Amino acid sequence: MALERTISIIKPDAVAKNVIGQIYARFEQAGLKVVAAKMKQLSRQEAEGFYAVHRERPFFNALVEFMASGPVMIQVLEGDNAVARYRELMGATNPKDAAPGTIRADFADSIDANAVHGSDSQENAATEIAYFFPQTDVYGR
Ligand code: RTP
Ligand code: MG
Repeated sequence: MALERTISIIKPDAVAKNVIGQIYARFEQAGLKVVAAKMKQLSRQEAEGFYAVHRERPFFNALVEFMASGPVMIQVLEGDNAVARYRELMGATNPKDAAPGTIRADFADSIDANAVHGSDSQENAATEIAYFFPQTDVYGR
């Protein structure tokens, strides 16, 4: 199994609901280790830069607006197959489709306010980690 890193963002809706700890517990139960973390209020510009791959999508403006609407909690997770493992923990993008027991099934309200972000590939994970954390602030193996 490959040791990987991925980015997790606890979105403004879940931070406002005060469920950061409950979401961290799921990382721990799944064997994913937090190797970097910070709380941050994103500017619109920072949210646009982070989601640049979605620039042409119809939901881009709503997504950026939402991500800049309140503080988020950003962490790097490390573990075997971390990218896929964390996406399993998150559940489907739309909480209505998310499997029972996933983070989105339990904490998300809508496809826009859907509690968490996770990188979708190792390549994007590396880009997203570098977007928020200098190498010296990541404490993994
Ligand atoms: P994320 O990037 O946030 O981890 O979510 P994801 O991979 O499951 O979904 P993605 O396709 O990358 O979309 C990014 C975020 O945009 C919002 N979205 N809205 N209204 C819509 O049809 C729609 N589609 C996507 C969601 O908040 C999604 O998490
Ligand atoms: Mg995505």
